[in-house]
Formats: sequence, structure tokens, C-alpha cells
Amino acid sequence: MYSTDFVPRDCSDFPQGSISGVYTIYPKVTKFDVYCDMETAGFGWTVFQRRINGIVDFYREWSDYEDGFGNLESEFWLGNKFLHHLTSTAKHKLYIYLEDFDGNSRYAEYSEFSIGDAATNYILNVDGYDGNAGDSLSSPGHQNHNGMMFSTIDSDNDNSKGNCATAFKGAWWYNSCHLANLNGEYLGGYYSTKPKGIVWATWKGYYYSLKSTRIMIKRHYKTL
Ligand SMILES: [Ca+2]
Repeated sequence: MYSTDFVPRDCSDFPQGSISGVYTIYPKVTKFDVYCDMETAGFGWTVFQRRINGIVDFYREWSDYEDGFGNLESEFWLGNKFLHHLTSTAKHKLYIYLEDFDGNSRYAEYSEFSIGDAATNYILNVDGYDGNAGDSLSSPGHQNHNGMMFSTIDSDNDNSKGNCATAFKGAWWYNSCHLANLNGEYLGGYYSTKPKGIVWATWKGYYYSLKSTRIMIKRHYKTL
């Protein structure tokens, strides 16, 4: 399909016109499969999370979030170790696509995004919001996710007395606790229990679980 010396570091290296789908990429010293989104927000995005129908269970332990799980063709989490690897070798931006059950979509884009290594518990660095979904990741306050470590049911690294991952049925860069819970429970729209659904609070509030999400990254400059 490509010449043998073509070694794509991520989804932005494929030729213009390539369609969305699963590709093997070769960032420094490793290779792995990813889903490339070539259409939602322009060309060349490497997807690291997708929810579409609730078929995959996202209420999982640390090692699953570290290594990744699910199916790249449907719902998945790429894996924190891969996310760190990609974002530590070049500057990246972040794009979050959100969809409700009435056919509406919104997005939140961040000009700066990186994830620390395992020793930092995959700490989140995110800045430079733009979009129409509101900023549920880096809004100042005790639910600001920027600068937070990743937490799961079996690894509580949040700022709350309790465990946000257990309380809100997810895994995230919880503070105490969240404005965004995109790995939460697939509850299918409005619900009335505590905010454990797939939440992006600045768009639909805490009591609406989104239909579809896509979280993806792209290198700032092809030369990096
Ligand atoms: Ca805690």
C-alpha cells in the first residue's frame, strides 16, 4: 500500500485523502495500532477514546487504562502509556467531539495537551480552550482537571476524601471530583442519580449522559 520506507509516526503522517480507520503507527522505538480520524475536525487525528453505544465496559482498573482496552473499530481507550508516549515526543493539541441523542454535536479543542509518565500517575497538562461545548477540562476551581493525576477504581489519586472513580463510575483526571466524566457509565441521555454518566457539564449539565464521544490528538508541526 505504501513504500517500505514510509514510517508514519501518527495519523497526521498519512497521505491526504486517506480515510478514517485503523492504522499501524511507529512513534519512537515502538509501534502500535490506532484509529485515525480523518474527517471530524480535518485530517490526521489519532483517536484515544471513543464511546458510541455502550457496548464496552469502561468501569475498569488501573492496568486496563494503562494498557488500553476495547475495540479500535468501536469503543475503546487507547491506553495511558501510549498517550504518554505520543505526547512526550512532540507537542500536541486535543480535540473532543461530543454528541447528544437529539443529533446535536459540540466540540472542545485545546491547543496544548500532554500526559505525564507512569511515575506521575499520567498527570494531565491541558490548556488553550476553544470550541462551543464549554471548557469542562481546564476551568479554574476544585473541579479543574488540568494538573490532576489519573485515577481509577483501584488507584485513588484525586483531591477528594473519597474515591471519585468509584463514586462516579469512571476513570479520569479527577480533582474533587469532575466537570467531565467521559469514561463514565453509558446511561443514554437524561438520568437522575449522581453524575456518573458520560458527562460534559459545561454543555449538557451533570445529569445527561452523552450518546457519543471521541477524544483525539494531533501533532502541532509535522517536522517535530
Ligand atoms: Ca481521594
